Amino acid sequence: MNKQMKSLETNVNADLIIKEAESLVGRFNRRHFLKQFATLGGLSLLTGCSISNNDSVEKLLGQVSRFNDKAQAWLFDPNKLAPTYSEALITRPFPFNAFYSEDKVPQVDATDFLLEVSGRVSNHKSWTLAELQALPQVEQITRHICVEGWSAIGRWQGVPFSEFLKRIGADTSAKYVAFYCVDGYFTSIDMATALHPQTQLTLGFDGQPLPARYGFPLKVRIPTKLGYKNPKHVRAIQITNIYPGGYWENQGYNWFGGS
Ligand SMILES: Nc1nc2c(c(=O)[nH]1)N[C@H]1C(S)=C(S)[C@@H](COP(=O)(O)O)O[C@H]1N2
Ligand SMILES: [Mo]
Repeated sequence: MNKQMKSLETNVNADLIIKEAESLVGRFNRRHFLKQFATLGGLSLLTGCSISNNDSVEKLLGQVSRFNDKAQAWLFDPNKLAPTYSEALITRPFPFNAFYSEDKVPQVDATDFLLEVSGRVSNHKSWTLAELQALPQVEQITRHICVEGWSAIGRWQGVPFSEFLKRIGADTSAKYVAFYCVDGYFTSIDMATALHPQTQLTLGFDGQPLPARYGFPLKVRIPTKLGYKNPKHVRAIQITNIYPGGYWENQGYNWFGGS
């Protein structure tokens, strides 16, 4: 067999492995796989080595799969509460993640910030940060789980989202709540999750105003959902019956992304 044919066969193997791995651990980790296999695929093309015999591939898949098993146990039924933790278990420093690096974090000016509200609501008024801060606030210490294979426990302060839905006169029989962010990110959740007692319009992190990297001026914290369904730097909220999708969801991630 010549070298070209051999690398062709390697590609077929790689494709098969990706398919097998995906059905093994679900589409949850597509982003992770694509990242890893882009490198491994390139490597096998250059070396002509079959990656199906590669120990590190097996190890990686095993690790991601085990992580997902754990994640499934942490995320659950929207009618039940997500686990809460003691202060001693808070992860410090708390990890940063976004579709860009930390030096690109948007710097939002608090003075002219307005949170827009649209769709199936009776009160379409926009909210200043001061108005949001004047609403009753609660705190949670919960676990944030990212599909890229990490989780961390954090402490967030904010307005129960169900309380905010009342203030805007939301039609709670509508199907979806969509979130649009300053950095172009967006995601959406079902109404049951929006009404969940732990879903929070978050203004504070660890007793301080929400730092820029964690979503200033506000994020929506949803401990029953995966990290990508926890939008940071939210600038607009829409109540709608039309499926809004999301930044990662539109690229093949599970829309439900949790419990
Ligand atoms: N606006 C915005 N929100 C976002 C993201 C993003 O890129 N932009 N990434 C999501 C993902 S994948 C994760 S894991 C968390 C990370 O939040 P953290 O930086 O507070 O850990 O933010 C989520 N919300
Ligand atoms: Mo994530």
